Amino acid sequence: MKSAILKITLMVGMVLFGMSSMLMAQTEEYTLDGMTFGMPEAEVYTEDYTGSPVVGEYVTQLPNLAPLDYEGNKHHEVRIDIIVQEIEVAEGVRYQAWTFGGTVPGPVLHVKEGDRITFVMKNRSDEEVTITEPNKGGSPFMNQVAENPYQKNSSAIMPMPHSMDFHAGTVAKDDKWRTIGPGETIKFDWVANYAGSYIYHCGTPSVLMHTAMGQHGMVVVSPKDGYPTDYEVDREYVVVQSEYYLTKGAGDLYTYDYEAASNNNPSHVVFNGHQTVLHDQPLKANAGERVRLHFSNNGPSGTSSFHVIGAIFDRVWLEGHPFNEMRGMQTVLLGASNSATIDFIVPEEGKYILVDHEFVDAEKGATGTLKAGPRKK
Ligand SMILES: [Cu+2]
Repeated sequence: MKSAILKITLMVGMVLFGMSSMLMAQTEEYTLDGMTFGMPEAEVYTEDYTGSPVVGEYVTQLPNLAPLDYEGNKHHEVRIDIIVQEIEVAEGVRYQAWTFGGTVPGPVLHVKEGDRITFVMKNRSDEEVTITEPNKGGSPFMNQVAENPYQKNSSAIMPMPHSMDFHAGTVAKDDKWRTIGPGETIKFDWVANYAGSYIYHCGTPSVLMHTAMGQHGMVVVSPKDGYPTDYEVDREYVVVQSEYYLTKGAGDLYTYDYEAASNNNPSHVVFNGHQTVLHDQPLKANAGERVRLHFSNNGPSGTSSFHVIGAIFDRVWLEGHPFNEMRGMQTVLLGASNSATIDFIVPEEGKYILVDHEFVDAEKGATGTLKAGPRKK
């Protein structure tokens, strides 16, 4: 039964994949309210590329965010290839993940409101790609994963059509977000018109399955005029909540559980892709410091009631937009693909637990630690 459903799901994916190769109508570039719309048509081609699967100066591994060290706007060239990796998501739980760049969630891209991104993505699901070897260049992400491969990656192969849907972009989905087959590369431009933090995910049917298999990540678009408390922020981290729907497979590996995903019953709900990573490697701060979290609930299906035990959120910008400011919040409720930029002051030395206050999710793993040292005067 399960494999029949899986086959149908994959067939629907292939049919839609075939449809996506039809020619698109194109709108010339124009500006409206200071924003840029009308991107050139996406290019799909094959290339002889075996280099770093993640390229870009401002692309990092969770929970890191690359500092934006430039004035004005920038044109970014970013590559995030699709690769299959066997990863650990909890102690003793490994599965073959479909990934952007090799980890679940994928790398964090940081840009500024108004920046243009030329994005390249090769579907390398049919290729063994190792991401944990030292001295791999291309992006801060590659170095950070090589230094700290907390999902204990090993390369794998599972050829499959995939696509990329950046919620931070405003484009025609049937062009830019189109599905490409194994061995194909897609290249397109988008402009980060709106400040905020946005998820990205694979949009190939079953979207539920592709996202749950690991294809999601986050783009942080910093506002061009900043947030009002920028000058007071001492620490800045990115935390992503997501669900896994896994069941024990034939061997040692776990596999996707179609029934559990359909019934909204995740096996694991986690921060930054691993059940214990934010306890094993707590976020760090000191008493009296202002900590900023860019928090995103990537789903694919659940909600998050995000809370930090012992702290009150001084400011919350819903979806990360500086005009959406709330104050004095205990908990932020985020639906699937909602995010918030959250400031809080660390009151005193000690341990602060990050938690999804929907305790069924917390008990499935959606917790983490911020470890605070003494106040530095
Ligand atoms: Cu996919």
